[in-house]
Amino acid sequence: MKSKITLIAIAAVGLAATGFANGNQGGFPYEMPLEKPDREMSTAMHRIYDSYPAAQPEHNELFSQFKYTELKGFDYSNGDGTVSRRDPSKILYHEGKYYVWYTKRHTVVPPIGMRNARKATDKIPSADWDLSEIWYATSEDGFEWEEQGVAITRPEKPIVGWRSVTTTDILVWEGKYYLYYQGFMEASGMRGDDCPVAVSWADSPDGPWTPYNKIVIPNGGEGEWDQYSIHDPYPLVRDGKIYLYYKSDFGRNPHKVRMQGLAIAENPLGPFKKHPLNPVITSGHETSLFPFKEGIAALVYKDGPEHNTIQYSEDGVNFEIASITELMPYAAAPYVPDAFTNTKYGRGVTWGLAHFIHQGGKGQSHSILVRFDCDLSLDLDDPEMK
Ligand code: AAL
Repeated sequence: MKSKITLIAIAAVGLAATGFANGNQGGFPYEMPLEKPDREMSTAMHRIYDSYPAAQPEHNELFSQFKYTELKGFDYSNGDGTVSRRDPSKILYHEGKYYVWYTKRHTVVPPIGMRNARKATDKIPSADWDLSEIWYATSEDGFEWEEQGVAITRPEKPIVGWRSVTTTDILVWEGKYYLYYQGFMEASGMRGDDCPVAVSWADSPDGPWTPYNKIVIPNGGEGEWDQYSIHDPYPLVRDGKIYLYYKSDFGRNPHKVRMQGLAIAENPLGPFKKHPLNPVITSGHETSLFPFKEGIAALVYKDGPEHNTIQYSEDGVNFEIASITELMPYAAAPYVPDAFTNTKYGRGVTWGLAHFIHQGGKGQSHSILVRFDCDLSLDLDDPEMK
């Protein structure tokens, strides 16, 4: 029995790999080569034609599997849960070096768990990302990294982020650098994982960073889908504007569904206008997108009915499933060479950083950064993509 199930799983992944899972509505840029046959068919075969129109497999540029490599330069040896590095930003290339920003926690004890949040103190973290700061590292080759130090520290209470600053992402806009991040004002787990988004800016990726000290993307109003949290801010430049994607937890435990929204601004400090069609992606966890051809592609993993898919949208708002895949990177932070160039024809991505979550023997968890490689680019042989 077990071997049959395994075979079915392998067959399903194989089907996705051949492009059968390629969405083809709403302007998806591939042709449908196969006509729906005029005969009785199983429900599954109807679905192939009605929900996932078949595409020419060799042209499904939005299918990839993912390979992982350990990084050099980060200490992986601290398995007691007191040190954690997670939720990396997109990779930025600047004057011969790659930059990454990430959540770093170094606490005297490992997290006690979100369920025990009431016992958290200003020394005892509830979650892996509680009591954290934003650090950064640089690399010449993307494999060997040098941790440079802290970029964003926690401000004084009651300023946004006083409890923890985490899960950052970078924007380059008119010669300045902006880090957006989650600003916690209570230990995660008190009610949920509630927080809004804050921002700091600098004239150089090496800082110093000036905090804006205000909420720049607020939680939604009562009853709105993003009422409780704005997570994983992820800015791109499109149509001369800042398209900032984010995750929220639609609903409350145990009926929470992770979805992705979009907020657009013409100034990095706001105002950000949430898109009227939000949420624009109904699955996924950490938000990872990149310009691809005329549109935007998204890595949608882990949560929701459309997890483990790569999706495509011509307008950055209306997404279709382009492929189904497996072993996707957690908190993918790709190197996106045209993230901020206002491109009209995105080049895709070939590598980035991600995190692995490690559960220690006594339940203590911490995370480590790793590298992933994939084939989601139109210019795989272009040295600039590497
Ligand atoms: C993640 C992200 C956000 C959450 C927590 C830390 O990986 O989705 O950042 O708040 O987990």
